[in-house]
Amino acid sequence: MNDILINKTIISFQENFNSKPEKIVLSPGRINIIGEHIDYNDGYVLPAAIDKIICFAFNKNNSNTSRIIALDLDDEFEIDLTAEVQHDEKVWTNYIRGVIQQLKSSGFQFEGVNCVFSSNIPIGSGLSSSAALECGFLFGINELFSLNIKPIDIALLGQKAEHWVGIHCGIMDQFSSVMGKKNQVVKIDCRTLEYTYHEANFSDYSLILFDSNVKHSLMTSAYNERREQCEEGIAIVQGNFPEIKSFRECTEQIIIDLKDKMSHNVYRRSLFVVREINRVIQACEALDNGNIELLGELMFATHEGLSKNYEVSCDELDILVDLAKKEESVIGSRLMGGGFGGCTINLVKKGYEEEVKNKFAKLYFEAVGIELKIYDVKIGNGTSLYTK
Ligand code: GAF
Repeated sequence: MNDILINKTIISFQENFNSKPEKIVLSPGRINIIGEHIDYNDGYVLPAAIDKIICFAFNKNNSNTSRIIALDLDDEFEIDLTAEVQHDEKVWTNYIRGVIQQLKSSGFQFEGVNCVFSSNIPIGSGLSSSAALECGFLFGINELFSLNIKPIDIALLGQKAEHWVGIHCGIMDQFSSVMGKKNQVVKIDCRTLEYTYHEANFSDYSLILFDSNVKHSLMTSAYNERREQCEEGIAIVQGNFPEIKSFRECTEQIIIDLKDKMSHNVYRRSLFVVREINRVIQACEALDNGNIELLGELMFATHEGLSKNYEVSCDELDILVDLAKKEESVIGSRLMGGGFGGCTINLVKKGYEEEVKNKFAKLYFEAVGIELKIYDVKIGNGTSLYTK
């Protein structure tokens, strides 16, 4: 599947720029097994890069202007690298503008490039197509101009680019896109950026994503608001327990004891975060021990928390998780990513995949009148150079 995408990107590059690309970069989307809205709360997350990618073809053009073509959007833009980087109404261009802005403000020296990119990561489905765009473009510039930026720093610059665009995201998406490893999930300590790889052995179960096919527009503002509420929550904790640095050192009881000092929303957000950090630790152990049933239970509990206390779900996602709860061959399900639409991630008993897919597509359509999209994902490598 990716071969077709890569060929198409190379051909378009040759047609548009009359030369062969010097570098081809493959940059993946990600899934997250568990640990949602935890990265910016200094906790642990358990994501993985996937086999859905953005393919970039690049060369230097010996000028101070970069020309970037988004093949799938049939759109392109040029940017003068000597001018101050500005936001644009074409949202997709801002991820690249953000990267250029970050590279410039960090003092890196680079010149204009020609670039064509094409993707098979669904956009707005919670699979981090934006992180793949930022990190893949950064990776290409790093290679072309030998900037010697380390992979983790590519992830950090990508995160800052996303902040420049307007979402005050954590590090999970960029980190897993850059650092992912085939057949491994990565447990990231988002406070120290230490990480460990864990075999993605889901034994008798397959990972299937059900895409609600809805994107509720309040995502950006609500995301930033959740982050602010958590900052308020931890500040209240620290005001009472100065030795506590972040939610991971907090017990549920501490949050409950501080309930009267918090607004109702700040209390519920804080409670979710403390519980979710503990679930990630348990989930990672369960995966290592092959206790996939426990992992599934923890995923359902995460969804409950995301829906009721963190309030980042929506009717469509709740319906998909409710369907999963009623289905014996689905042992875990939850919304994945920022929320307000996008996908649920599901653990489905092997041998039952097709039956479950057909049933969910039918029941989801009957319930909400929207076509369900379904993705089988494999766990793949992080951002890399493509060499034939
Ligand atoms: C989005 C953000 F970009 C991530 O940093 C993370 O917070 C996620 O939502 C929720 O877990 O994908």
